Amino acid sequence: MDRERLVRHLSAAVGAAHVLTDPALKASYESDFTGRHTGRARCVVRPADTAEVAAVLRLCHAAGVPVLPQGGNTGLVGGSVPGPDGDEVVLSLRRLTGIGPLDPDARRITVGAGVPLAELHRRLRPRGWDFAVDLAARDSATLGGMIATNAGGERVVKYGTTRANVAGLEAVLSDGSVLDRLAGLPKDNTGYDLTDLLVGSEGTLAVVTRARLRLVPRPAHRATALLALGSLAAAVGVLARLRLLDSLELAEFFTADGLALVLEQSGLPAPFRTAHPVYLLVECAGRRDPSEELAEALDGADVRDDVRDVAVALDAPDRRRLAAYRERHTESINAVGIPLKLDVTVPLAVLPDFVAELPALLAGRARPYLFGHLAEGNLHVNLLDVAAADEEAVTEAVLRRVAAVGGSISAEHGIGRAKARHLHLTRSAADIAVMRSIKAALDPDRLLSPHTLLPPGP
Ligand code: 2HG
Ligand code: ZN
Repeated sequence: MDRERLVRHLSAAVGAAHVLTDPALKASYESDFTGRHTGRARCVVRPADTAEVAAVLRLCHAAGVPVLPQGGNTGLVGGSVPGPDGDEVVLSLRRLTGIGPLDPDARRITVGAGVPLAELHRRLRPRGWDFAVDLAARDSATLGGMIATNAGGERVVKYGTTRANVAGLEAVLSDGSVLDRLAGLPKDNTGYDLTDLLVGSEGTLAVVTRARLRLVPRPAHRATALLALGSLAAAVGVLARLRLLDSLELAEFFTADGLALVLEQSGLPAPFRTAHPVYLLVECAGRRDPSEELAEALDGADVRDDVRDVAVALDAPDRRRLAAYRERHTESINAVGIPLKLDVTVPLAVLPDFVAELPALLAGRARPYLFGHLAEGNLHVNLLDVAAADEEAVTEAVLRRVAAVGGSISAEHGIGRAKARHLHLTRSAADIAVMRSIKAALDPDRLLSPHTLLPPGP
């Protein structure tokens, strides 16, 4: 089917206003927000509901045209933007914004794939409930995209990744057939778990249209502390103590360089009188005020763990002020360059050594900013000033080292296009063969996200 005919059919399915072919209108769907990953879409289609998503996929399937599902386009590995050849139809799920009803007895809510995370939080929190996953891109990231990438974020230490918080899904296969596993029953042992299979499949197996989410009661009290520490090993030591608290929800770290950049770019006042090598942001929450147990856990930490200063916040504006030092890293780094982002997991026991060895590994080829989710050993290696000619070698050097110490080349951002050729470093040949079989079974014509995760290959 030629391009014009497909556009006419898509327009009939979703309305002409929701099929974008004008380069100026398509542009924001064709590159990620860092500007590192860009491509060209045949057109952008914006269906309103599951039936329209199914119609779009049926038409593209009949025409043999590849489709790239896209949520809030906050992904950082090129999985949410099309390839360079202008072949793919970008299928934006952002109009699937239905929420509810809230089911407090089952502790569940059903949402459309296009609901932004912050919008869901706004709906739930005043009613005493919460969706436990939270991340810095909350205003733009959509639930569908978070499910497709199994987003992690800041509260994994207590609540797990998105996977642990999704009970059921509705999704559309590349031929337009609808998988309905939305009931998300707490007990349902009837064969393969298709919901779990689709979470984290990065748009390569099906297009998520709706989700049944697990909810948690919203804790009434929170206490946040920003700790200034002498070293990363000290931060790991403090964390080990804090993990004994059931109330621990968040443990994020960053370094002196990162904080200096955030202060310079944001104009925020410095949290402490002097700079320190490492900072650890922790938050405890519960039905009772956790500030006392947090203080007790930190008692004596100055001597024992090289904690050099502490700022504590109890009310929401103060807590947000402390969180900003960590959450504003991404935008501050972006403001001064296009970073090479390597989101990795390194086992906690070797994390301080891994970080200490990084300068030798980089050999002056990059200016590193390191921050991340400490409890999972999730390190966001952001590299600025990498010459184009060095990018591949620097990426290989870091990811090979991650593999050598038993980590993962992607902690939470996924594989996307950026890391597809490195997948073999931390997934075995047998793993990849099984993944390819699953891809072939669900999307035999390779029409969904064809350049993501498992590009054509042996
Ligand atoms: C975060 O933790 C996100 O803020 C983005 O995963 C990390 O910008 C990054 O590298
Ligand atoms: Zn992160």
